[in-house]
Amino acid sequence: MRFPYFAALAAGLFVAPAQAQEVTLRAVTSFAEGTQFSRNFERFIARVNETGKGQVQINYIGGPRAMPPFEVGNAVRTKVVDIANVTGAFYTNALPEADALKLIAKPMSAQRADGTLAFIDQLHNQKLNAHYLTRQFHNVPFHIYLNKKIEKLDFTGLKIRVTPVYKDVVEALGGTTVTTAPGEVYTALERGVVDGYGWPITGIFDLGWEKVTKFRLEPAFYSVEVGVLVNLDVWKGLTPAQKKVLDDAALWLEGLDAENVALIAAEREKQAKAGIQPIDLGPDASKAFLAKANEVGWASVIKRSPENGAKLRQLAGN
Ligand code: 173
Repeated sequence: MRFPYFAALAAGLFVAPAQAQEVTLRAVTSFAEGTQFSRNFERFIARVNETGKGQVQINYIGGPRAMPPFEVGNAVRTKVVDIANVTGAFYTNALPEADALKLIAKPMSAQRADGTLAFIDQLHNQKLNAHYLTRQFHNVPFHIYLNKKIEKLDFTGLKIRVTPVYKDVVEALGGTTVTTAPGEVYTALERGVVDGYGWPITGIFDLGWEKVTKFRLEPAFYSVEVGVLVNLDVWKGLTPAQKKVLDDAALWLEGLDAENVALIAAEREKQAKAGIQPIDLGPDASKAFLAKANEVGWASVIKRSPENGAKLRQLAGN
């Protein structure tokens, strides 16, 4: 088997690294194609395919129809895919520390400057065989949406659809939880299998959930994290020029987060027009909710990973 390699080498059939061939990366997203939390990744792909001609191209396989959301992290780890758009909440089994990303709300410029991103990348290198290229949506919060009105900060008797993002806080408030991928939420609400769900402030209209949602609990909490992960072996195999195409597009992608400010305001209005009523239990309850969410969120991460959890908390500064 070795001979043909050297024969080819001798014959000059291999190109020098500086003129490395264009590589094509296979991409998936953990959110439905064309919806809020896939859309900017899809713009990133278009950008790479434009700026990376002759260097690096991305072949977009698609979303949950191609791969279940909770398997995307593992698919990056095992190189079933090369690059993915996925939230840490979907791969906490492999990397428990990923649950802390929702607790870090600093802008990416700050995360790059103060070592937060480097530490997050290091954790992904070690435990997920992945390079953490960038994060999107740090400025978008989550809410608990409900179909039963509550009068006080108590979820006793309520069954709430969660992911690891919301599980601890819902249980701390006395609710029961059922973990599902986003694709199962509509039917669960329609059939009354759950009384509510966790989701960001944006994106429910893409999924038609306004038709099966009555209330949105205030306040907003945590910070959405959707990362772009690259299989670490694939990343290491890229030339500096190929890496630069992806790094430049990643910085451009981070810039798109500025659009979320207007989007969030528009979404709140749109929800009101669709008849989704805010439940505001007042300033004391709001304060208690936020304190509880922060406390149980960190406690859960630190319990599973004491050293890294403490370091993440120190970087998050909350
Ligand atoms: O609710 C979810 O499925 C979830 O955890 C999430 C995370 C980031 C963006 C959107 C949803």
